Amino acid sequence: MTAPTPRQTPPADDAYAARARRPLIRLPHPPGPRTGRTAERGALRRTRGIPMTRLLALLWDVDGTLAETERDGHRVAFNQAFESLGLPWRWDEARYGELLAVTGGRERLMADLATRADAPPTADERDALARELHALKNGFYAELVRSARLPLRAGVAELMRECRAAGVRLAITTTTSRSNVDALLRVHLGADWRAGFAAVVCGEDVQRKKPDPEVFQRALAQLGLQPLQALALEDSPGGVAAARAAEVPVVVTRSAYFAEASVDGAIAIGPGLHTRAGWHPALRGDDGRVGLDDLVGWHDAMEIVSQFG
Ligand code: XBP
Ligand code: MG
Repeated sequence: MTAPTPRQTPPADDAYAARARRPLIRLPHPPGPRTGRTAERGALRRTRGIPMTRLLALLWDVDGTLAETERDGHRVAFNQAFESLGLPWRWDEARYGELLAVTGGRERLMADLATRADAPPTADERDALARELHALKNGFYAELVRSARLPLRAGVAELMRECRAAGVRLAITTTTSRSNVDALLRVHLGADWRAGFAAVVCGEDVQRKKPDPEVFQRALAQLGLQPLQALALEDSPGGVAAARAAEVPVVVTRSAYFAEASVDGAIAIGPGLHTRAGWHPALRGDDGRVGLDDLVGWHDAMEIVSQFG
């Protein structure tokens, strides 16, 4: 009998190999006895003969991921809404960055009004004002989007086309209002954009917005998929937290507001789909954009990576 081969370890200075040895994403437990991680993955893959971990759908966040809508879109439109009601309030870039900790535009308004001495005194009055401002804001936002000053982020349209050609379904999983998604995608993908998406779940469709997992759970139910058959694309820590709480693997494309934000639990983190440089895990080759093959590679590996490399 031959002695067992010792486990091979990569050289200590091989940062990529070291990352690759980190624990796998925690998988939901299949029924029956558990005999270790490998057995779990095998059992999952074999459940009812369905390839439980094959990538079948991309779940797209909107604000910050499809386009840089926050700083130059929603923030500007909120300020136009304040002005249109004769209110002296304005959100500069720094203040809006702080307010992004609150997801949902109306909720963001309520959070800000609660801090203002010159806001209406009662909660009911503040709620009514927030609703009015939010409706006005969404109108101004649609105008901004129509003026084509908010392009899709580079690489987004290309990846969508690649997915459609490969039979990987697309879905929208966002906290923003349906009207805002429609305004943005109508301009960039055409009036029949909805036909290209197997599911569209927006702010109005959930009881609890991100970081709650509800938006992802609803999308998965509509798609008839298990979490590990999907991959979420997100830009914010709240979006990542929501996807992870739904057990959906998530790839982070950094946006302007969350360029430095601490991100925990993604399977890949990088500057955007437009470049192969600067990603963790690293991509082969510096030329060209991030493609479906890259996402499939990360999804197959399902390693949790750290933003710190
Ligand atoms: C980001 C948000 C949104 C927008 C504003 O959502 O928090 O609330 O800032 O949208 P996501 P509404 O990145 O998940 O798309 O004003 O329509 O709520
Ligand atoms: Mg976002």
